[in-house]
This record gives sequence, structure tokens and C-alpha cells, in this order.
Amino acid sequence: MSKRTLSNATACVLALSILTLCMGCVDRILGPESHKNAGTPVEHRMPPEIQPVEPAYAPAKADLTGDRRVDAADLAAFAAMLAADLNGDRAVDARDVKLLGAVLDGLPVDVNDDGLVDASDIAAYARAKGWAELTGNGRIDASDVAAFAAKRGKGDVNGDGNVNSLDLAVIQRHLGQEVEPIGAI
Ligand SMILES: [Ca+2]
Ligand SMILES: [Ca+2]
Ligand SMILES: [Ca+2]
Ligand SMILES: [Ca+2]
Repeated sequence: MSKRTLSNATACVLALSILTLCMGCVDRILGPESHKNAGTPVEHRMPPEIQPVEPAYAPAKADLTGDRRVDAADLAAFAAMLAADLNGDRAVDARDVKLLGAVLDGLPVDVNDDGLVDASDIAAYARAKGWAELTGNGRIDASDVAAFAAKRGKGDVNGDGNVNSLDLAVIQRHLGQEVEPIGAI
């Protein structure tokens, strides 16, 4: 093998190395997928929107005033049910039950279930102390527990156990409608 052939071979190897290196760069920049044909596009299907199921009695329960009509008075009545929202998150749920119990016991509890009774729980407790007097008799007692339960039960239009924006949405959906009383359904 002549010197010239050798240097040609070296040049070839060198050129191949450079080419390989360059391909590596392309891969790094565009990703290894850049060599592949795009092929069939992957379908990204969105999950169907989860709609809460509205029970048949919901329109009747939306008539909070019991006058067989869902109207502004029922919206006002719903707002009154939110008096039982002791932590001010526009919902009456297990956290408010916990707060009511804490107020009756006179001790703050872990309202947000993060394992700590910290400043946020103490703030929620302090607020609840001011709001749990639902009956206006000057003290927080069994009558407030009963009033709390009544508001939670009445405001729970869709029957999922809590009073929140879903119940308000049911009332809004049936605004202006005449409804059958619950007993007739
Ligand atoms: Ca009504
Ligand atoms: Ca609440
Ligand atoms: Ca906590
Ligand atoms: Ca509800």
C-alpha cells in the first residue's frame, strides 16, 4: 500500500467520523425522531368533560322556598344556606362540620388535613367561632348544630352531601321553571 493510498484511507475514515459526529449533532438538536417518517399522527383524545349527574328530584330541591317555582327568591335562600359555611370557602362540607365540632369543643383542629394544626387552622377556627352562632341565641350550642344540619341538608340540591357551586348551578339551570314538589316525584 502506497503512502498516498494510506492517506486517502485516513481521509475517508476522518470524513466518516466527521459525518457521524454531525449526525449526532442533528440528533441532539432535532432529536432521534427527526430521522423517522412522521407516519400516522398520534391522536390526543381529550377525556370527555365530566358532568355531574343531576338527580330527578333536583329541580324540586332547587325550589328552596317551596312555592313550586325556581326563581330569585330561591337564589337568596341558597345564599342563606351558606351561613353554615364556617370557613368561608363557599361550600358547606366536612371541613365545616369539623370546624363546628372544634368550636363546640373550644379547640382548633386540623381543618385542612395536612397533619398540622397551624396558623391557617387557627385562623379558620377563629373565623368559625364568629360564624357558628347560627340561631342568634347568644351561644354556640346544640341549636346551632341543628341549624347547621338543616342548612346543609336544604342547600344540598343535587344530593351529594355538600352545599357548593354544583347546587347553585342546579338552581340557576332551572330558574324560571315551575316544579313539582318532591312528594309528587
Ligand atoms: Ca321557590
Ligand atoms: Ca366551607
Ligand atoms: Ca392543618
Ligand atoms: Ca350538593
